[in-house]
Amino acid sequence: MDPYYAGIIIPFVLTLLVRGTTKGKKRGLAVKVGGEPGYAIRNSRFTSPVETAWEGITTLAELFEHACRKNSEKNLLGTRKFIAREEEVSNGKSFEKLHLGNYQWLSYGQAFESVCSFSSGLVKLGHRKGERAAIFADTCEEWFIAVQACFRRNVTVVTIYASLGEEALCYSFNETEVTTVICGYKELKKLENISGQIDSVKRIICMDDEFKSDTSLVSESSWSITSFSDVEKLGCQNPIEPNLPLSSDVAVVMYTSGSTGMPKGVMMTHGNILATVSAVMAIIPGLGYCDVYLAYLPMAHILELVAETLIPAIGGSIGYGSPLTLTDASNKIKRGTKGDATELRPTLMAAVPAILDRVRDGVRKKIDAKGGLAKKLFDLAYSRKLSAINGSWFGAWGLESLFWDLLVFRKVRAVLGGHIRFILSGGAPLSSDTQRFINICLGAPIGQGYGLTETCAGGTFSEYDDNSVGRVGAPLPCSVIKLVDWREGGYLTSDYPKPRGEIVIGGPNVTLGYFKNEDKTNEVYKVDEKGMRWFYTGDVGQFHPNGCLEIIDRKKDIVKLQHGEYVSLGKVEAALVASPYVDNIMLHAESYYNYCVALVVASQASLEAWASNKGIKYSDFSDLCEMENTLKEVSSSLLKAAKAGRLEKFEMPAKIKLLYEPWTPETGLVTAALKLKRELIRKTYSTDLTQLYSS
Ligand SMILES: *[C@@H]1O[C@H](CO)[C@@H](O)[C@H](O)[C@H]1NC(C)=O
Ligand SMILES: *[C@@H]1O[C@H](CO)[C@@H](O)[C@H](O)[C@H]1NC(C)=O
Ligand SMILES: *[C@@H]1O[C@H](CO)[C@@H](O)[C@H](O)[C@H]1NC(C)=O
Ligand SMILES: *[C@@H]1O[C@H](CO)[C@@H](O)[C@H](O)[C@H]1NC(C)=O
Ligand SMILES: CC(=O)N[C@H]1CO[C@H](CO)[C@@H](O)[C@@H]1O
Repeated sequence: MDPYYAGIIIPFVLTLLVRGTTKGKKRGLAVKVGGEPGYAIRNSRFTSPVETAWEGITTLAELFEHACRKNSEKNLLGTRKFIAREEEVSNGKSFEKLHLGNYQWLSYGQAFESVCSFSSGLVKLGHRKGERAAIFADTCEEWFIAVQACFRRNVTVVTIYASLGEEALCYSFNETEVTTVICGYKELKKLENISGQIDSVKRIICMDDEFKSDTSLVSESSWSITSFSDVEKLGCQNPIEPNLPLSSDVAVVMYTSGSTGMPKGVMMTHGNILATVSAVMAIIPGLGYCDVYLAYLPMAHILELVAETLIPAIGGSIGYGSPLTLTDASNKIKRGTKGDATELRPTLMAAVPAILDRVRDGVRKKIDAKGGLAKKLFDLAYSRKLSAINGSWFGAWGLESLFWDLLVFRKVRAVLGGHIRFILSGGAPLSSDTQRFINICLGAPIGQGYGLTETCAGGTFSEYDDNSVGRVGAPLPCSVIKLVDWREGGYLTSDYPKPRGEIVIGGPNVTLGYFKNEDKTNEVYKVDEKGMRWFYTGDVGQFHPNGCLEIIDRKKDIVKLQHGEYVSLGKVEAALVASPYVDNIMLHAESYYNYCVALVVASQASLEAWASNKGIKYSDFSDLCEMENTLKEVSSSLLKAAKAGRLEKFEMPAKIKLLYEPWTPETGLVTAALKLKRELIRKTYSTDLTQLYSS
């Protein structure tokens, strides 16, 4: 079948199937859990929290072995053949471009052999019982093999985001007393830099053979460095029986950034991860043998770990890629050669909102560049489909819709290979604009999850036909969710019509806590009288009548002032942003003072309009923002907005600083969904904030 048509027809048939199964269940996605204190709900399609979808299987090691025995001939892991690396010069700068070939596959049987060999090799190399190993590398085939090998030997794997920096790296390796580090050449160079500070590390296993030609590295290092393939060979010649873990043993210690200070290691058991994997499997329809998954998110991200555990369990295939080589137009792809998605033609993808935004912008740019008839046609098709989709995603399946798909959107679908039928999005909220765009252009539903590393990504999952904004869906089958009164913030479960409160997640998915950090663990994990573990998320939410959860505030964003009044930063900002002069605003409060201050990003258009109206002369916009008169005008406008928003006097910023540079995702000060990154903004403007308080 022509891939273009397959890409349309397969989702079409699946949609009909899904429509059949969810019909009549649109109301009441969740049911109340009786007897729980507060207001607790769980998914209405399942009677008790799902722990495992596979009978008799309780650990990830068993799950993988089971899958390999069942599908031994089938392709499991695919990596693109490396052809050449080239330098391309444009605008005087040189860029590295890759020329990559087709996918080379390892079958389930071969992958299992590699895993067994590597796990034996690890022991032969001297890794002892009870010691932990870290994997520190980009997502790739070796990552997968290494992590499965560790699971087979009951070795706890430590993971950390590569972007967290050297200090965090030292801290996490030191805290977990890692003895073996499995990494790539690039990461090895980083480790070399901090070798004096990570005393516990004894051996390194390097995935790329490149290090062997780096003589200074090999001769001067205090570690023994072995290549990945040598460890496999060693294990192949000296096979050892596996040492399988129990469901309650810790599989992964995953380090995530703390909002303040050093990263925190979240301990996840095999049972935790299995529960989430089982739940995701129950919620995505029609998963199976034919599915091909494009893996490119960092494995240190819980979403990716869950996805890569799920795919073997359903008999699918995993093809590896990277964010910079994803499509034909990606930065690192040599012009005229294929990107990962076009080569692999995946059916499933996981994505973070920033990547989907990039796909959307790429498509828009291409169409704008074409201009003329092509652009008109696209706009027409888009608006027709948008009105068809209004209300329900399924509205998109009329004959007319199919016509637009064939005429216009199949070309857009080809960007991701043309076969995508489901996209899993997580990590941050997706903007509704992007969600619609992807729905329409790719014809694929996007499932959005709300979950945290601490709950092993368990939480809620939006129904694919829910295109409302801000809602995160009903609880995953592995989770129970309740709201807890939070009096200081003014959110109560008795609020009418929608109960509100801090979101608390319970179920088999809730992790054990933070590694070697009992204080912090006891602060946010609590066990109730029935022995159920609950995680206090710090997010504030409300329940819709059908059981959907909506996130409305963040507890951390509430500050107690000197005299004991509580200021909800988000609430005040939402009221003040109504002023026409405000492009963006961040309220800042400290407990040592009895007033707040604010950083205000001025709206250039409206301030300049005001200035020309008043006949004020200025050289440029930054100059205008510095003027006394401007400050006065903006302040009085804020005061008006505060009155309209019925803010208390103490909630109104006593002093403001006008900024002329906009906050965009590119500056890093706001997220892709345009949420403020408070810590970073505070750091960036720390001198301004100090001045505001001292003047
Ligand atoms: C797995 O390792 C942990 C920590 O080293 C240990 O406490 C546990 O007993 C081990 N499990 C088995 C089944 O040996
Ligand atoms: C090693 O550390 C130095 C300074 O501490 C830094 O400039 C350099 O970029 C680091 N190298 C790597 C590979 O991280
Ligand atoms: C690593 O941990 C040891 C104690 O376990 C401590 O003495 C040392 O200062 C730590 N080093 C770093 C870099 O944190
Ligand atoms: C979608 O429907 C709502 C009412 O149901 C209407 O207000 C809105 O304008 C519609 N949007 C589009 C794009 O048709
Ligand atoms: C480790 C953990 O929290 N286990 C709990 C998982 O959830 C069940 C109830 O569904 C509890 O009984 C376990 O204690």
